[in-house]
Amino acid sequence: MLHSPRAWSYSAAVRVTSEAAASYQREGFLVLRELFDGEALLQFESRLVELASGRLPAPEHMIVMQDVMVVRGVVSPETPLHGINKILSFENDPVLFEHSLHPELLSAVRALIGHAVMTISTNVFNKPPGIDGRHPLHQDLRYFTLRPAERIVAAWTAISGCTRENGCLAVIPGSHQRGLLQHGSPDWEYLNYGFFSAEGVDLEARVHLEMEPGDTILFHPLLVHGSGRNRSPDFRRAISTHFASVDCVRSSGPHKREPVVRRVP
Ligand SMILES: O=C(O)CCC(=O)C(=O)O
Repeated sequence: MLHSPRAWSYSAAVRVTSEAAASYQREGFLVLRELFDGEALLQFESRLVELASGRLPAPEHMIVMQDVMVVRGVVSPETPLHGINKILSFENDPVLFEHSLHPELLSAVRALIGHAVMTISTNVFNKPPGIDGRHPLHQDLRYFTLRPAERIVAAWTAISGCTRENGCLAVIPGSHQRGLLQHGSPDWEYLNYGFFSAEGVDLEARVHLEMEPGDTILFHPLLVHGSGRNRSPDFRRAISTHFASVDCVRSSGPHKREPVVRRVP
């Protein structure tokens, strides 16, 4: 199902109204249109290009991740930038971290999870043309040890226009109400490192969220979502910050990597 352009969406000029908050509780997400302006998006994009092409050294904690097809030598990227799938942990990059500090974004986040917040995960998605690059349907809580889920929210902003053709986000509305699902590895030939897929998911219930540059989706960490292959000739780019209330507590269990968290002023 292709999501009709304005369903579930709100003008970013309007603060999260009670109607928008109720829609978020029911559906597990809401889209704020045109939240970031062209200047901010340009800054994010140039920084991504500098970091992903290796012209700028990655700051502490940042990971610049190559796509699995490139790592395995199945494709030879046209440029180093064409081989990068995503950048993780941009807390120490002052340009990219502006995403997490955007005043209207923070005000919307605080309306949903409370005033005192910290960032718990940050990513830039590069999705180059010419590689598989799909992201299986999953719930982000699978990756987080903080609880409760209700005090965590993701903000994902389209840097480029996101369409069905270039692999926009797909979500299953209301799926956050099902709790944490079992996750496994999909039977895909090329699956990027650390990608899992939620089991028992109804693919027919997916809606594809086409977004304009600057549009931002806020979503619950139990919302089932993913993205398709980029079949266009251009990059599909996005930037995201996951926020949690400082009142969240960490469940015990092994951590592969010490989480990077940053209190937001
Ligand atoms: O940007 C994408 O393609 C996928 C993003 C995603 O699944 C996530 O942020 O958890």
